[in-house]
Amino acid sequence: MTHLSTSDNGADRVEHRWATVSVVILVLLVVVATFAALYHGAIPQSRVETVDPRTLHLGGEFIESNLGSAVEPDGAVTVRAIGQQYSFTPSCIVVPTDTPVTFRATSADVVHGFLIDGTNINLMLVPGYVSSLGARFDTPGERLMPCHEFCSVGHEGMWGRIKIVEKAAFARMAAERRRPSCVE
Ligand SMILES: [Cu+2]
Repeated sequence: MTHLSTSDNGADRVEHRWATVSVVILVLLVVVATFAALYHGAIPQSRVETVDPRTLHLGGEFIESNLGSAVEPDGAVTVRAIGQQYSFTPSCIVVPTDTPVTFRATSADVVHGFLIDGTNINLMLVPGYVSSLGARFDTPGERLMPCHEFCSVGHEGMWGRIKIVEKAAFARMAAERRRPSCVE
């Protein structure tokens, strides 16, 4: 039977190895974060945009008539949405394929989650702040958009849908109405 203590050479070696591994991991994380920040401009929580959650419905960017998918002059699409206990407005979002899409969303009450199933789109909606994320969809289809931050008793019933349609079909919808929608 062998007894191990920190003075053992074997244990020392193992500890050194672990220390090296953790330093390597740290360096790797710093490199990845630096690359993401400089190359993708993805700097978490640096572009803080605030909005008054009490007056969302009265005016400004998140007034109801401005929610949903908006086509920008350059052809890109901006989707604006609000989370509130216990639904998303709009409850169904329609976006085109092969188009830069920017999601801009906030909460009218408590913290909610904004997640599109099967994608890496995942935001926290915090009252008082605008959450924003750029995305691009390659294939048409329909995906679920569940709230993934527990927001009280009705949380499990809080979800929306997103419908990804061909670029041409979206252009036809946008020609018909200012805010293309799939809300039934
Ligand atoms: Cu919620």
